[in-house]
Amino acid sequence: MKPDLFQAPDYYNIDELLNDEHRLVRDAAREWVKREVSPIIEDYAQRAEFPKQIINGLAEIGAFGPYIPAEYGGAGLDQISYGLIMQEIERGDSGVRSTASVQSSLVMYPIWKYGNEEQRQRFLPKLASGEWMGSFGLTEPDHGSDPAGMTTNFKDKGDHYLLNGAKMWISNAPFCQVAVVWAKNEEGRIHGLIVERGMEGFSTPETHNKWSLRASATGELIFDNVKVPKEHLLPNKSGLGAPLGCLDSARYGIAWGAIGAAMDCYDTALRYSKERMQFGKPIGQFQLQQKKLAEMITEITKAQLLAWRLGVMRENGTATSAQISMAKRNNVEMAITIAREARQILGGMGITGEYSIMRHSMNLESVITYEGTHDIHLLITGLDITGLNAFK
Ligand code: TGC
Ligand code: FAD
Repeated sequence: MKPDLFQAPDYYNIDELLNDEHRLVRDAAREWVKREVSPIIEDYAQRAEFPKQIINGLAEIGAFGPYIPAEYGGAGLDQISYGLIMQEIERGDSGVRSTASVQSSLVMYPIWKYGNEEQRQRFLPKLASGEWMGSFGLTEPDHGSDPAGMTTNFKDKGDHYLLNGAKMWISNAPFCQVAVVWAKNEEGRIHGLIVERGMEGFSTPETHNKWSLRASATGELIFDNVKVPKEHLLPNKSGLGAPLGCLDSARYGIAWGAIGAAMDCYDTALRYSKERMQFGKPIGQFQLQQKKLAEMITEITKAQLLAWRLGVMRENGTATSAQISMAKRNNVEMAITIAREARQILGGMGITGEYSIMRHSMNLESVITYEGTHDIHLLITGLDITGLNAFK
């Protein structure tokens, strides 16, 4: 892969909206990605392997629990800093951002928000340091967009719960130490349970043959009469709203992350357009290529403003789930469109692993599907503005 020459675009001086801490956190993450991710990521993606050696570095830049309080090992940062870290990591690779998103928003967040003090003390510091990695099991083979239909269930056996069922498409599953699993009790109410590797009957087979998110490990979570200690139930929230609340945090992170992938594609295409000569001119001098580049920077700028404003609302507690859906949907579509256009600017070179664009493009096919598909987020906006529910 070519050396990482990334220069972040900032067409509307969005830096001026950030405070010193935001810029410090963002720049540290940016440097780390240049040093530790860019040189190796293409190779790991080609081999379909997650680079486990970057786990410590991810912990050090605050990517595991950016907004979890320091008393539990988190970085204690605000929502804008969290978003900027996700932007920088996804600038490197969406699969690496996935690992951080799952660990922070889908594993640490529910333990922090829905767990008791003992659970927080036991699990959060080890997850923040990366000593333990986590996964989040909501999706099932027959229940993806409609998680309310899940069949994974647990029965009260007096001194423990007995868990049965299967989860599919689970990021980090193949190497996770703990899994936050959503399952129904005997009354059909959804609860979160913390399942640990080593519990008898719990297995995590890897999903192979992916063309997307190849540097992220995806797998199943299978529960065959797993005895889960009663103290592993998250006591403070139940019902579908509990896992969906975690998704709000992860979707917000994706709204920022997608900007990173888009910036990397734009920056690569801009540089290439000034260097590549055809018909005796740099291709960037042709109006058709300028149109593509001008539209890209316009869309990136709009997405940055959307994410920044959403971050302010998240921080003061006023962002709604529907507003988060709009930003996730818009920014991921923006990024996937830019990846496709940028690839064309590079001509044949665009399909090779010499450049990051094709990898981003393939990765974004997962990002536009997970955490709620593009269609589902549109219907969430539709419901919010009309009051009419397309899901019922
Ligand atoms: P509905 O009846 O609307 O809601 C059930 C209860 O949940 C509440 N609620 C929310 N709470 C918090 N945050 C949200 N975003 C919420 N949305 C809804 C709601 O108020 C209600 O509460 P209550 O107290 O009245 O019971 O539910 P529904 O069954 O009609 O479904 C709605 C729908 C389709 C929007 C929802 O199910 C959905 O979002 N589906 C998409 C599923 C999804 O996003 N799965 C993601 C799996 S995890 C993943 O992909 C990780 S990838 C990670 C990575 O690698 O980065
Ligand atoms: P389906 O729900 O079957 O949808 C198929 C199509 O039908 C989609 O286009 C969808 O938009 C459309 N559709 C569905 N319902 C409607 C409707 N009401 N109206 C209109 N159109 C509709 N899940 C986890 O729990 N944890 C993870 O860590 C995780 N990681 C993932 C990693 C990867 C790489 C991938 C690809 C997925 C991951 N997922 C994870 C699962 C992901 O959240 C689901 O794939 C996603 O929610 C969609 O579910 P599905 O694949 O079953 O598609």
